[in-house]
Amino acid sequence: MPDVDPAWLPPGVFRALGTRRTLIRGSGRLVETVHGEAAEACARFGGRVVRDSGPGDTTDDLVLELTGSDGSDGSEAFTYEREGGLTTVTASGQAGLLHGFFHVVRLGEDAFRGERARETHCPAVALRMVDHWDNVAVHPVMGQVERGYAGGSLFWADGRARGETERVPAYGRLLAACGINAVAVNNVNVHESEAHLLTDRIGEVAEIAGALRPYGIRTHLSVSFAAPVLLGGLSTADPLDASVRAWWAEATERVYESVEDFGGFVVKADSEGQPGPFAYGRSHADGANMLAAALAPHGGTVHWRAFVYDHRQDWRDRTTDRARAAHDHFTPLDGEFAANAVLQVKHGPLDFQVREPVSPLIGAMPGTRLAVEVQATQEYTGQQRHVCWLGPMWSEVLRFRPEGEGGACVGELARGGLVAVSNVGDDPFWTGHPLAQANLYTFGRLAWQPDADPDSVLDEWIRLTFGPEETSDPVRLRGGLHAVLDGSWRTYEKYTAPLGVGFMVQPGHHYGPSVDGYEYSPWGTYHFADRDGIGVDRSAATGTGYAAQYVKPWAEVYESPATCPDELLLFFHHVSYDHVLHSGKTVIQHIYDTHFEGVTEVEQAREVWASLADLVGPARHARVAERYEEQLRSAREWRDQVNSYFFRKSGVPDAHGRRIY
Ligand code: GCV
Repeated sequence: MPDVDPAWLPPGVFRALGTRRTLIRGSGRLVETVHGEAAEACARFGGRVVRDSGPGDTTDDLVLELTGSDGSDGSEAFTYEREGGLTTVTASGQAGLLHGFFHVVRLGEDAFRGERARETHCPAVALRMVDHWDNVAVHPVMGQVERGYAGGSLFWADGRARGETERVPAYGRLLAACGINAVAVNNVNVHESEAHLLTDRIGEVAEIAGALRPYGIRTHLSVSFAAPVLLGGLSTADPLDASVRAWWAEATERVYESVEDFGGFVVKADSEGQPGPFAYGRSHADGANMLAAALAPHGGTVHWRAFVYDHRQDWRDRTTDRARAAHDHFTPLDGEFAANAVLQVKHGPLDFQVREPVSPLIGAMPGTRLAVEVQATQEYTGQQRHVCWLGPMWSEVLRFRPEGEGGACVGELARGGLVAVSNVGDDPFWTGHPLAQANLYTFGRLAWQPDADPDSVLDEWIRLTFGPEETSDPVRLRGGLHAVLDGSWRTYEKYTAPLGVGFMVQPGHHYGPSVDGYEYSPWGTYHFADRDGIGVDRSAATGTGYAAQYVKPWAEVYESPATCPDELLLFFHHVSYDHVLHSGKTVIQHIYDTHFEGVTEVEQAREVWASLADLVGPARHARVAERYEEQLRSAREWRDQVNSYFFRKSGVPDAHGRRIY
């Protein structure tokens, strides 16, 4: 494997398996991957792998068995049991065997202890994808990776596919080990060089697909809706035009000639300047269905993003509410999307803020397959300079029930998949901030099982990444890592935009505080603070009506400040600074208190990390320590700017007389 951080697969995690005797039954590409993995572990630790070549092949320890005739049924399910001292994993599909293998790896010694009745493991969500916002050519403003905080692209450098033989397979291996099975390899903002990946540069996509395939990862591509014009020389990209449809059908067929198991297209249309069907007076269902028709004969899927809103809004216009946009645009189209068209919805109505309500679109389109998109890359949550483990936030989203108790939860409604915007680049630690690896791992495990306990997932990540072979005192290290990670999302929330109001970041790059940075901008992201109060009135009675996009009970819960949860109060309501929260504090005192607390928590976390210096490799320790310095500097800046801003607006002093500027 290349000279990059092994992340959650350091050699030590294979010790339990590598010291044992494993029998592998079955054949096929992914079975070979399992065999290769097991053989490498055994070569390192002294165990043995045998294949089902002869009747005398037996084992006392572990059987990995493909039960389907050729394992090509696509199933990712596997069974796991331990009886009479023998651990057995069976799967009818090769992918199931691969996931079963990594299940054993994750269990470590526990996989070989005691007895365990047969369990069936099956992913709750069939498609578990990471979307890379990677540009092929360096973009003058966005750089190589849009919203990327981990160096350059893993896939692209110098305007073409890296052709690196080691790092991409290593990435596929890490993804498979946490349950991810699909990758989109380029930015949804499709610039010219990326557009060509669909046609004359498909060979480069095929190279990447070839490197990911041995780990059961299918490759997807973001395409430009205007491709027939840009690449095909047609005069229109109208989705109902016969020549346009024929162009897509042919282009798609050629894609499958190069990438036989190609997953499909990801499309950002009519959004932030990207072309789309509106230009031709067509609906987004027309656009998505055209691509779905091209993909259908090959078993592909189009992921059509619902992130459609007016990004040229006049800030004086109080009638337009960006939060309403996806629901307004898409619910009238429910039932019109083809079976292989998935509507990909951001988990919140705005844009991956540290706190947003769950998008009301999720649950409002029963006749449409929805995928839910979260953001592992920390665009608004500290840009991988701050520790911000997002597991608790994602878990809250996935467990949210749009129709209240008794209704389905988001994890169940995401029939079209769970998607994370990738936080990975060509950084040796993969994610820039080494602790941000936990976000990618957690996403994969929650995508496999959305109701999993995020704290247990984090614990698993810690145990794998920092096992006994990586540190002299795993128990102390584990305690320290929980101390710095468990509450880090809430800490981040405390020192940034309060009570769900969002944004307040510096325009453009979105790092660091600027309370009014987006207040008079065209992007539709306002907080409306004045001398008396703050927040956006999204009630049906007096505001934008956004709250009424929910059904009961949430439409009622969010409608009134009396019932709206504190953490979302300013998302839904404009209230005075002396409004008393359910917590018993006034809004202004809450702002002051949380901002002081947030900084104190960062100071404490930095100290905890410093105390772990003897337990973590020096390069990793130094990288995190250096980032803590920046996090603390930035958190203080947030605290002082936010507190001063609201003190100056409101004139209300801090009840505890702390320093406000
Ligand atoms: C890829 C936000 C980000 C953009 C991103 C966009 C999207 O607006 O700031 O960089 O573009 O979301 O999700 O398409």
